[in-house]
Amino acid sequence: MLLFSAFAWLVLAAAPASAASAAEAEFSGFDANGDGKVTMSEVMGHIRPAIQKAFDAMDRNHDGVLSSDDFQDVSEGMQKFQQWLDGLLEPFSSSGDRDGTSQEF
Ligand SMILES: [Ca+2]
Ligand SMILES: [Ca+2]
Repeated sequence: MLLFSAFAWLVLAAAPASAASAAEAEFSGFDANGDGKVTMSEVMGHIRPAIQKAFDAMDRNHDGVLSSDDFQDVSEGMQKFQQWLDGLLEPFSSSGDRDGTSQEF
């Protein structure tokens, strides 16, 4: 029982320190030069990889710019999905005209 109490005390005592450590670790991730301050440049440097990854995912033809061409295949994919969904829902058409569309739901 004494061991359990000691363990519980250690967990409770460590909890705030863990949160502080997590915040400190997050801060130090932004503080690239370790001077204890975070500049806009350091913030941008920290988030740039994630922004670049999102941009690259959107730049589907990999020409370095975003244009309507990048979204063309997404648009075509959505149209095919809509046709598939309309076909799937046709037996449940509420208008009874056998011309059911997903818009009726
Ligand atoms: Ca800094
Ligand atoms: Ca592109």
